[in-house]
Amino acid sequence: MHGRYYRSSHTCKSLLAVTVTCEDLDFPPGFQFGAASAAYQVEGAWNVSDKSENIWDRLVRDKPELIADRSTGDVACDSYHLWRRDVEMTADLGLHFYRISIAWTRLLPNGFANKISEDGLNYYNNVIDGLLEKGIQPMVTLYHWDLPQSLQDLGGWTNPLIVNWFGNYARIAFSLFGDRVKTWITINEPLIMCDVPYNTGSMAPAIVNPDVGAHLCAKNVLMAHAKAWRIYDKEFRPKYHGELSLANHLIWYEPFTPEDEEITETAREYMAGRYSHPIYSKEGGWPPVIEKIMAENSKAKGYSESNLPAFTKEEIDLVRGTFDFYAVNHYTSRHTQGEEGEEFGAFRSDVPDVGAKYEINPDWKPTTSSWFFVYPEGLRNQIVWLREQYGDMKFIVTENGYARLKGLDDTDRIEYYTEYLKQLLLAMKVDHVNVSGYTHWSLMDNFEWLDGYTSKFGLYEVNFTDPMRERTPRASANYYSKIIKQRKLDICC
Ligand code: PNW
Repeated sequence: MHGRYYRSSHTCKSLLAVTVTCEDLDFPPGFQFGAASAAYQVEGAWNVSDKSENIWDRLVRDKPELIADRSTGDVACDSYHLWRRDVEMTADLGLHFYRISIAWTRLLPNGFANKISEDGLNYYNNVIDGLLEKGIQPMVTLYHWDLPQSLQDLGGWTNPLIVNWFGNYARIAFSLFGDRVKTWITINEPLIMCDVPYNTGSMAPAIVNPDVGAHLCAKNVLMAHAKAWRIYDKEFRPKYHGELSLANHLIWYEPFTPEDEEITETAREYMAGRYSHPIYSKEGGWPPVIEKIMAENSKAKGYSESNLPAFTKEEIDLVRGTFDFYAVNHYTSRHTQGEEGEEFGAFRSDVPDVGAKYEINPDWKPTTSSWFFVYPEGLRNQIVWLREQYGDMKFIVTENGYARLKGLDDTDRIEYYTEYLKQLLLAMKVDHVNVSGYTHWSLMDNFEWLDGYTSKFGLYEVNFTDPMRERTPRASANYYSKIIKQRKLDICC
C-alpha cells in the first residue's frame, strides 16, 4: 500500500541522503523565533466597552452546531484582561517576537475609520509596549478572520469596496502603532477565509456560494492586501522602515503516482498559486493555468464569463510586488491524484475546480484536527517550490504547530516541531533558501475555530474552567525555550 506513494522531484534531496551533524542543526545568527495567537482566539471580551460584533461573534451564536463543543470565543483565554501574563510567558520563553492580531471591531467599532475606540487603542498599546519593554518585537496581523459584522452586512469580502475599507483600517493601524510595530501581516490565510467559508459554509461568514463567492473574496483579498502594502510603502515606510506581507496557508501536495505530476502541479497552482502568483511572480495576475481552467469550468456550468474575476492591467500592476517577505503558514500535506475524488475533512475540497483527488498517506500521523496529518518534509518541499516559482526572497514561517489533547507532557509536540524545524534547516542549508524566522502556533491553547477547545495547540496549557484562565508551560514550552537560547535544534550536541 505504502509503496504506491511516489515522491516527486520536488521532494529535493531526501533527508536520508544528508548526514546531519551538530553544526547542521545550528540556526544562523539573526534567525528569529516567535509564537503566535490571534485576536478572536485569545482575547475574549467580545462585547466589552464599545467593541462591536464581528462575523465570528455572530457565527458562534447563529450556528453553534458548527463548533465541535458548541463553544465560543466570548471569553477564550481572556487575554483582553490577562495580557500581562501573556507578555510574561513570551519573555519566559525567550521569544524574539510575538505574533498577535488586531480585532478590527475593537479598534474601529463602526468598521469604518470614523471612530477609533479609546479602550481598543489602549489595549493594543499596552500589549505592544509590554512586549517591547521585555525586548520582544510585536508582529501584528491586521486581519485574522474577524470581519466587522457591519461590513459583512454590506457584502464583506465579496464587495470590492472592501479594498478601500480595509485600506482605511490599515492606515489607522499603521499610524497608531507603526512607530513600534516593524513587521506586519496584512491578511491571514485567504485560502481558509475565502475557500472554506464559501465552499463549505463551515467558517464565518458561512455563506455557501462556491462558484462565485469564493472567487470574489479571493480577488478582493489580494487587492485589499495590495492597497494596505501600498499605503504603508508610500506613507509610512520612509519613517518607520517596517516590513509587510500576507500570510498564506499552504498545504503541500505530492503526486500519488508519477502520472499524477501534472495534476499535482495544477493543484499547487490552485491552492498556493492563486494567492501567490498575483503578488510574488514577475508577471503578476492569476496563474495562467488556473485562469484557463476557471474559464472552461465557468463556461461548462453555463456562466457567461469566468467566475474567476479578471484583474485589469492596472490591478495586476497594483498587486504585483506588494511584499517584503513571504509569510508561510504550514501544517500538513496531501497526495494528489488525477481524478474527481472524495471530499475530505473540513474542506468540501481544498481544490474543487481542478479535478484532483486528495489522499492521506497512511504513514502520516493524524492529529486531533480532522484536516491535519504530520509530514515534516512537506514544509521543506513547499518552501523550495515557492522559491522555484517566484525566485529568491526572504521567507518567514509565520505559523507551524501541532494539535493534540490536553496534558503537560507533550513530547509528541516536541517531536513534531523538531522534525519540521529540521526540514526548515535543510531548506536553508542544503537548498539555500533564505528563511529568517519561525513562529510556533500557538503560544497557548485557544479557541480553535471549528474544533472549539477540543484541539490544543498551545506551548502553554490554559485551564478554561478557571475564571483566571491559568496558563501552565508544557514540556514543549521548556524545550522550545532551550532551542531559542542555544540557537540549535539538538540541545544535546
Ligand atoms: C490556521 N483547515 O487555521 C490559523 O491561522 C490559526 O488561526 C489556526 O488556529 C491554526 O491554523 C491551526 O488550525 C487553520 O481546516 C484552520 O485546513 C483550519 C484549517 C487550516 C488552518
